[in-house]
Amino acid sequence: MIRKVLFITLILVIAIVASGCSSTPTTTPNPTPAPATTPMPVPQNQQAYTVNIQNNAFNPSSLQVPAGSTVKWVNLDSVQHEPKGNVFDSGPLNQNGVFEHTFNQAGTYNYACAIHPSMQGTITVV
Ligand SMILES: [Cu+2]
Repeated sequence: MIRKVLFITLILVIAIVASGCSSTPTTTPNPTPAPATTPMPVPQNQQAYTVNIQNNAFNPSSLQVPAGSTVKWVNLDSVQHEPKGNVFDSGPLNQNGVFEHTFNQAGTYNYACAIHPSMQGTITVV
């Protein structure tokens, strides 16, 4: 009778020890995600310059830009406009029409609307 109790106790001890030892440590793979790289925006000296054509006027009418800059005209009026200077001519721009010109030479560039000569503007390239 005593041997049976001892035997059961022994079995229990072995079972407890075995369960304690066999508990495998949880190893999480833990894959670190690649850090989000912020995309480089427009280069610092490559600013975008826009002249809106609105209400029969250039806005801004005077604009100063560094040499090498591209100026974009956007016609927001429902009628046609045509920014035209000595070194550029957009041709007639319909509503939402866009014209771009890159100014590489420093200087003062006066221009006007070829359709409405009273509309005038100036690009100053430095
Ligand atoms: Cu015009």
